[in-house]
Amino acid sequence: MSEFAKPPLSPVQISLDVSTGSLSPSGPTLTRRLLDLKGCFKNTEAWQREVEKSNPIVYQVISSVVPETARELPQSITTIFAGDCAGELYMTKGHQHPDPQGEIYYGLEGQGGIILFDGKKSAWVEITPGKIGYIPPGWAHRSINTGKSDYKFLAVYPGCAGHDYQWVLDNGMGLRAFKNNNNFELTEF
Ligand code: PAN
Ligand code: ZN
Repeated sequence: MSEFAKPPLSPVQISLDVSTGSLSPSGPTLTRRLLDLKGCFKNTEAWQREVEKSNPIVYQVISSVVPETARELPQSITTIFAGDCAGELYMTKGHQHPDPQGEIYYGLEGQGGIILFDGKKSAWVEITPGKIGYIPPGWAHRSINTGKSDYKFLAVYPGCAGHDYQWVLDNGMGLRAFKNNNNFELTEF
């Protein structure tokens, strides 16, 4: 498996293949299946049934070689596959940065968006190819595939940010995204 480079890094050019969502050179790849999204979907019975039936892959994250350490600027490509669990669209686990740092997402392929929640207010930012979504410091974020094909985006974030997944399980995300005929709708959490 590919690994993160060890600081100090040398200047490097990184190739991005949008069709496969891969980077070269690349760091670790993370694959999250439905089981890994325990506590995320509203319909827990449907989630349990589908985990026992096929436990499908929901998304994959390919990191660049730039490590998640202070002062570095890591990048990753997330591919969320198309699908839903009892109508709730496939999504990432979602997290808060324990060190409140901003982040940018850049849409590469497919249709999607970000649900953001600061603990009181929630927001939705649509992401399509060529659009940049800005996540301000202090806003938890979860990505959703709202389309019928793979949704891919580039994320760039400060290496000191960290990832707190428990925050989302404890506080929710303010909004949920469900499929609705040929479109989608956002509902209260
Ligand atoms: C992204 C996310 C990535 C996967 O790179 O980490 O999309 O989502 P989860 O981390 O919620 O599983 C990012 O926001 N990094 O900070
Ligand atoms: Zn983040």
